[in-house]
Amino acid sequence: MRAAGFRVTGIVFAVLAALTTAPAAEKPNIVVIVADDLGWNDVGWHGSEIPTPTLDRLVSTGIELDNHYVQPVCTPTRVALMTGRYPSRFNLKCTTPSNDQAVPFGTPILASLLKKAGYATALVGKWHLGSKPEWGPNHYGFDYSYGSLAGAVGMYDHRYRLKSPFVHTWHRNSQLIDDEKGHASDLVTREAIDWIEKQKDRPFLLCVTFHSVHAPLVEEDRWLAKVQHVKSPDRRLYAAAVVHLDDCVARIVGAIDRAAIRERTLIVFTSDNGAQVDHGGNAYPPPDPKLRNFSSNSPLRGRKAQTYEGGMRVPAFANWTGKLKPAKVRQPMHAVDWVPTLTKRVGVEPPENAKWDGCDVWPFLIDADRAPLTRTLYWVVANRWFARRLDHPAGHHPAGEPRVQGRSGAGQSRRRARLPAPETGRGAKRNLRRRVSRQPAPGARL
Ligand SMILES: [Ca+2]
Repeated sequence: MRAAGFRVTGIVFAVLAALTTAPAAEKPNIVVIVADDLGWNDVGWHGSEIPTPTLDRLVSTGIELDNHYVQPVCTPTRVALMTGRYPSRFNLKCTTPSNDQAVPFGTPILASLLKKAGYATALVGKWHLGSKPEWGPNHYGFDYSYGSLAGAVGMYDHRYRLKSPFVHTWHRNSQLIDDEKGHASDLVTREAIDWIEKQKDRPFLLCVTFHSVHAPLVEEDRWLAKVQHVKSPDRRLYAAAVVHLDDCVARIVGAIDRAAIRERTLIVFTSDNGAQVDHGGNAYPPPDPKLRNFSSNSPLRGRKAQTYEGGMRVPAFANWTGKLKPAKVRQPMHAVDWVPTLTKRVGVEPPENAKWDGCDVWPFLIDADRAPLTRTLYWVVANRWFARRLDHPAGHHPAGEPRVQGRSGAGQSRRRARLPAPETGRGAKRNLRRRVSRQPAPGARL
């Protein structure tokens, strides 16, 4: 009897020990912050004249990701970030900005995968993986969502492109709403903070996908006052948006600090593509002014929608107080790496037939000097533009690698994306090789 009592007591202690020694740090809160169209040369830590003190501080106390690649436009990067797969694995529309449903229902994405590990999940901001409410974030594993289903919006009217059937796009939990007042960046920040404050008992995934600093831009005098040293009026307006964005991140980090969960919270920050540089205007509800040279990827070549470095290599960092020691990681990595990296951190096994293109880059975050990976990164944009890295010929995926399936809808997608006319034939491949060969190699120290 006594022996049995000891056994029961022992089991109880073992269970309690397991519960108490399963540290919360093994399942950190994960906050993924995505800026829209933020250029390489538009953040303080890259030497910009635009001050970003909050982002700079998070970089200096965290991991600077010096070779963090994305896709050169919005939807493809979000597909990669959410699924861990190259957008061309799915279909053509995933390789351009898309209002159509980007990935099939049931596709495992970061949110649904982390839910399996007990995470509460939210996305506040821009979705752009399907602009109908029935394709919204709640149908892919997010417990809560708020913001725009479609892409960029007017900062105060929260409406998508003029002449689009998706012009009314602001929503909460996939229900369209039309009574919100305020700047999109402030509304998204408010929702992020409210959500953080409500989380008490479970680890959480919070994706904060800002509309800023995508045009059209409208900023209050208080932000413009901080960038009066920027001479060009167009760039000054953009700089004010960047400063505003930086302040929004400060407020979100402040909420994490107030909740006393900073040491249990991993923050990942990236832009979704490089700077647009020029904006034609009049595409969104007014005011949508034409902007010239308003954003910059210098010294990287190229811009948004191009497969030059400036379109695809973006400001990025990771920060986890007390866990990640400050470092600069030069290992080339891609948005597809975050799903394998984050799910492994929290103990979620890859689903069957996951076909993840990314890999776990956590070892580089804890040891920036480890031997580099040998790997090839791919970009397919609008079914015609290919870029290659390392060891495969331009324009050809090796057997078994992702490829575009079909060409239907290409014209419509190109118009939406405002991509240049596609290049075809031998000349196109020659031009592409020339372009690729002019780019700095991945890992180039600038
Ligand atoms: Ca973008």
